[in-house]
Amino acid sequence: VCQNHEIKERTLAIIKPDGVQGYYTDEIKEAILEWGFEIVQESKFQLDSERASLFYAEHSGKSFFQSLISYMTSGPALAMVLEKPNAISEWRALIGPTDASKAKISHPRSIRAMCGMDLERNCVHGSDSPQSATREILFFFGDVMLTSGGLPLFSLFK
Ligand code: RTP
Ligand code: MG
Repeated sequence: VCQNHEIKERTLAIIKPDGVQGYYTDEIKEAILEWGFEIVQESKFQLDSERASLFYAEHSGKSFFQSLISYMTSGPALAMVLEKPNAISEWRALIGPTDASKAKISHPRSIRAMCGMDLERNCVHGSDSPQSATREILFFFGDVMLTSGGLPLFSLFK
């Protein structure tokens, strides 16, 4: 019987257009592997505004929404499915706070401190809950990526 800390989990990571364009992909992947994640799947893509709006639907109506959509559609990005125990919270911890300019002070070793600029251009994305991870992995990779060896990687009741 597995103990809870040994149960693997998956999360969705994105290297956003500023990260790809700034040639940070290799450095970010090195940090991912060094932190003990497995990169289960990856895909480079360019969002159009319709798909970007769907991905960030929770922010529609906010003051920064249009700016966020033009940022996220400004060039190619890299989506990855990351796996390890507690992947969702571990990846959020590794990327650091949303505002990269603050991350440089409070979390200088975080990925957003390394590669980001400010509150918007923060170079990476990470799912914020099991529900988000499920939705976001489905969004980019389909339901084949939601299971490992026939076992579901998420519980909605976690
Ligand atoms: P993400 O979803 O991209 O992983 O980032 P997050 O959870 O840390 O931040 P969230 O609140 O979900 O916001 C999504 C993305 O919108 C941009 N943003 N701009 N100008 C602003 O006030 C503002 N606030 C957020 C950032 O690119 C943020 O990652
Ligand atoms: Mg978010």
